[in-house]
Amino acid sequence: MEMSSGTVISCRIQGKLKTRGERATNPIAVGDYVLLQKQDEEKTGLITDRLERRNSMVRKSVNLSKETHVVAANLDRAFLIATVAQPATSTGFMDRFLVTAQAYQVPVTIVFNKVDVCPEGSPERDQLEYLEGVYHTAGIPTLRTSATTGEGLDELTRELAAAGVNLLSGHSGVGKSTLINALLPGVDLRTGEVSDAHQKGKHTTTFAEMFPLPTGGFIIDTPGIKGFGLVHLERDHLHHYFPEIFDKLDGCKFHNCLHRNEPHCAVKKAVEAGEIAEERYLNYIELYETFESNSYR
Ligand SMILES: Nc1nc2c(ncn2[C@@H]2O[C@H](COP(=O)(O)OP(=O)(O)OP(=O)(O)O)[C@@H](O)[C@H]2O)c(=O)[nH]1
Ligand SMILES: [Mg+2]
Ligand SMILES: [Zn+2]
Repeated sequence: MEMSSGTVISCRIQGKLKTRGERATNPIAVGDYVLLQKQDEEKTGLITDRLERRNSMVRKSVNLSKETHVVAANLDRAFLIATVAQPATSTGFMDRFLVTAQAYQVPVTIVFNKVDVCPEGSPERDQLEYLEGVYHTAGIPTLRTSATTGEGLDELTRELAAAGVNLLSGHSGVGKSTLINALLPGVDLRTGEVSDAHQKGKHTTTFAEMFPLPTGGFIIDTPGIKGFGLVHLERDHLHHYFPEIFDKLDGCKFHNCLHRNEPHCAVKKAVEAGEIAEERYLNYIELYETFESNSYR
């Protein structure tokens, strides 16, 4: 726990906080403000209360479990780190992250890292440009970076300086810790190879950690996540969290249109006209249809 004075001490969490309210696997998350009692001549502390959160990113911890995992709290911006290859990030995963961020009012920038493995003319480059098109049509800002070559790191630094508390999240192996090492000389986080056989990361980072930025503000490294299960959301409100879909609702014949099989649906017309990316629309339909059984991944 970092104190307002800047010193860091290790803390225990008072038992009553663990049982309060919802069943989160972590009652205190990175980014929380807490009250604590100092103990052992101020060498350790006991966390006695958590202040109300301004916002948070919450996901279902594992499939079909009722438990939630608070990824981080009190965020000014989330950077969703995605990669086209080694490993590949699916738009299904990205859209679940984006739906949660939209519902909890956390602005997101997508960072496509490892662009060095997407050379001009390669299928990876085509996929990168395709994904950029999908998310630009949805109004979501994107960046390209390579922690290896340094491409895009100046721009990322500027974006990080513009917000206060910045979260880095994404699958294991996409390069979150490597990016932080490249941005912050002096920080030396452990990083891990992506396995050749499965093209998956090895979950090298095991706990979330916040670092001060030289430009002011903070950056949070988090463990890679496999799935982003939705929690506390209502199925019939899902379309509110796809901003470009929600924008069209006024044009639908039925004010409660869910844009599935209803006649005179402005959303379906916009998909046909290319104003809404089909990929996003299909992910919305898939999320809707698998909502009960599968609010995970
Ligand atoms: N080619 C290439 N490799 C990269 C880049 N960024 C990171 N890597 C490599 O990707 C692997 C995984 O990087 P990490 O930083 O450990 O990934 P992470 O997202 O922190 O993974 P977890 O901690 O497991 O969630 C390492 O072998 C890095 O060297 C990049 O821009 N280009
Ligand atoms: Mg890591
Ligand atoms: Zn509609």
